Amino acid sequence: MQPIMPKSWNMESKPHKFCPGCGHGLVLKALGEAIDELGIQDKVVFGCDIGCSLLSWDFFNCDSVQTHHGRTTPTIAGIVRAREDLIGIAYMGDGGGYAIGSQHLVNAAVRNEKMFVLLVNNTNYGMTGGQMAPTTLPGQKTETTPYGRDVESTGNPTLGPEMVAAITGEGAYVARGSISNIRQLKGYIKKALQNQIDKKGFSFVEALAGCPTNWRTNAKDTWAFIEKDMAQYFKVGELKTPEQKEG
Ligand SMILES: Cc1ncc(C[n+]2csc(CCOP(=O)(O)OP(=O)(O)O)c2C)c(N)n1
Ligand code: SF4
Repeated sequence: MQPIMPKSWNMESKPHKFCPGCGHGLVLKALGEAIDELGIQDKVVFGCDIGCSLLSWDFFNCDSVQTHHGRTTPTIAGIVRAREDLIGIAYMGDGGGYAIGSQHLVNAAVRNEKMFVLLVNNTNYGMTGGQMAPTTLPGQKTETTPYGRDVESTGNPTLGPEMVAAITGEGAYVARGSISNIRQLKGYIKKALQNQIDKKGFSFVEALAGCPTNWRTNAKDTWAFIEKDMAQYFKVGELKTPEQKEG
């Protein structure tokens, strides 16, 4: 029996390198299926960041590039400026997008670059062992917040899509999905890609995802954390569509 995989995936790099139960695999499956359904595999340039997202450097049968924290955004922006016929995707974690490389996300969003940023929010720095990220929930224990995140001293968790929706211009698409509703997440990713086919503006999707290795959770507790704790703070839904008029 053959497992069903998106056509745009590179079969030679499967089984993939993420930990068992990691959310990255599900987000990348939704992305692969969206690419297949839109028939854009030959036009996609896929960029991945530093962090566990880099384990996707050979994930797709598409032109791919891997860069430093958050720098995937300006790299892909440059590629699609030079080659307007291409569909640029920058794939990253919350550490890369909201902390170490946040300036790149902010400036690309302000410029309404014709590119798609897909950001995985797993509330921690996965690759380096589970340190606090900008998305770590209040009171959440991590390697660097052993008594729970104190928002008095570290601020509140970053609401990325809300920020991007506020700073992008007309034509942008912004949404937050979750691996707990993969059909909806794929729908958001498809709309974000369609916005790039139409070249209307910046596209941004945050995906709520699990990191069971650093959360030290079993399957049941991983889903409970995503569906209850995370979804309570990070509201799933569309925040901006290209049809929306400014003002
Ligand atoms: C400038 C710099 N600071 C720190 C690091 C170490 N580092 C590598 S991956 C990483 C965390 C990435 O976390 P995130 O972007 O949330 O992705 P995840 O691994 O959770 O998918 C850090 C801090 C680095 N590579 N470069
Ligand atoms: S450390 Fe976390 S984010 Fe990284 S591959 Fe493992 S489960 Fe996924």
